[in-house]
Amino acid sequence: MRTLASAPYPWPYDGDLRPANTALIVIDMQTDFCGVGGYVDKMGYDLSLTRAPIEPLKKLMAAMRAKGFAVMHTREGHRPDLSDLPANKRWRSQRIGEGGRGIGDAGPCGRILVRGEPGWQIIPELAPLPGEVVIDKPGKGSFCATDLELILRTRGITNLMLAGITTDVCVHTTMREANDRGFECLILEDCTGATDLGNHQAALKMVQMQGGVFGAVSNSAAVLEALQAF
Ligand code: C5J
Repeated sequence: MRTLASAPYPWPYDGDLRPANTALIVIDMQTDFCGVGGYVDKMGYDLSLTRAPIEPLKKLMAAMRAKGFAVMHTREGHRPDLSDLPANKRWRSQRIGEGGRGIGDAGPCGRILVRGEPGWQIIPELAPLPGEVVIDKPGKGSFCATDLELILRTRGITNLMLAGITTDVCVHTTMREANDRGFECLILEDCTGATDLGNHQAALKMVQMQGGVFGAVSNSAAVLEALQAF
């Protein structure tokens, strides 16, 4: 049995924690969500909240890689012709922040959440290594309109550690999608962040209801401790 300290139960539920069946998925650590001039900044939210996971994630990613665990990444973004951007998503994004600019419009970091633009890139501190899986997703969840599930099943990965931003939107949506598909999920408190602290805390609390309705909650220290066994 190999588990790590988490709430409301030691994770994973079956004690089968191994590099071959476990991946760290780092969600949307893009300039648009945590960089100056990006989408979240332009909406007027406190960037320190979405930047908080950067340092803990740097350490965790290095340790996971060193022990042979898969590290995967996602990027939220749309095609330059916006053919994969639902009209309601664009309309809502234009309602907040200065100048009525939203997804697809030009901003200080290029066109907001458009693939290939500077703001859409993963921040250099957490850049994927060559060969690591990067999933481009048009939605909040990482399974919708992507090949993530196929890749995980092909590799025999059943346990997912979830990190990145934002806790209450893309991380939570991905966790729920993964949980419904039978993956065993863990969300990492200090390696996630939201545009609102209360929402971050509530999102973590939600996971722990009903015996762990979507999985379990832990932090990077507990994972680093567990990694010593490998
Ligand atoms: C949002 C995300 N919040 N990555 N995206 O629009 O959570």
